[in-house]
Amino acid sequence: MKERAGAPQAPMRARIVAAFGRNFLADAGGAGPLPCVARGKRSEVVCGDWVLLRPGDPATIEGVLERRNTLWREDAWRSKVFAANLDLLLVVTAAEPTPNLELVGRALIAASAEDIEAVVVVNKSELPATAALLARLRPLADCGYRLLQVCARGQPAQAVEQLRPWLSGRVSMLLGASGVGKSTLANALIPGLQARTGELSQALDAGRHTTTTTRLWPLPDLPAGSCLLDSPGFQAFGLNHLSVSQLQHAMPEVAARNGRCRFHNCSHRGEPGCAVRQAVEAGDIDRERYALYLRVLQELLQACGHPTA
Ligand SMILES: Nc1nc2c(ncn2[C@@H]2O[C@H](COP(=O)(O)OP(=O)(O)OP(=O)(O)O)[C@@H](O)[C@H]2O)c(=O)[nH]1
Ligand SMILES: [Mg+2]
Ligand SMILES: [Zn+2]
Repeated sequence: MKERAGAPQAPMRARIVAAFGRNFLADAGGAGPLPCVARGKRSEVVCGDWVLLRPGDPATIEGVLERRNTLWREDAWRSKVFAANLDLLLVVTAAEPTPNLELVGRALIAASAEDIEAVVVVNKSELPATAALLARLRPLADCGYRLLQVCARGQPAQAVEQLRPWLSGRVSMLLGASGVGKSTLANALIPGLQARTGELSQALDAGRHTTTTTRLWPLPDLPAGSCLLDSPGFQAFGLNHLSVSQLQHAMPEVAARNGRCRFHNCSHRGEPGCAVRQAVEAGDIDRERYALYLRVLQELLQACGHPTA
């Protein structure tokens, strides 16, 4: 038998920076992203995951380390984790294309339920219709969310200045409907990203210059560990894995009234002595936000087979 050159290399910790099918790129602290593959038939490895990598050609993912948190997306068939281990969610919206406030509201619920801080980024602030959008977003500011206004295309340097304090030392993700300007923001924050996006797509054999998969990039000029995830725009945000109690704690204006209703297990739908309903009637809780609460609640109850009357 031939003698092997050196002992087998030990697995190393690495972070997944791009996922495409069963092919991945991982950042193992080396010069560039390392191509790797998942073991086994089903790969549940997502962008932001910390994994144990066994060196090789290609390197193989031996296991996924415990996640601090996860975000889910949903289609007609199933829910799927699409990112993990985030510190901050930048929920991006804009006056054009037609704003999807449902998505914004749901993204904020998902972040809160996973203990991920979230801010709303209103992009394309130079558009006249931004004033109307800000008026519609007012209820979010009223219940404590920060709203940042930026113009990523026209004033990228200013946008970067505004976002930098939020991004420092954290893993942040841009999320929002298609066309709101997430990639434009990512490009402003990471000079040369456009070119690197092309290289990455090639490495993954995923076609060039397409924004079809979530990607993680280190942020330059910020403390080590500051990273940004750009994600493809999508419509449906996964919340069906939440419990009713998680939902009730994930909306600040509802959470503030938990325990104040007559019944301790009040669903805030129509029970007598409901502090949430009273706040809605009094105008202290926005009706649109309450309607969102009721819609998500209904979905959760349906998903777990409860009567929904
Ligand atoms: N008017 C205006 N347009 C902008 C601004 N920022 C980005 N855009 C434009 O909005 C369009 C969509 O921008 P993208 O950055 O590709 O949007 P995205 O959110 O990454 O879209 P997906 O990748 O499809 O999810 C492009 O034509 C941008 O030039 C802005 O501040 N003002
Ligand atoms: Mg994009
Ligand atoms: Zn109640």
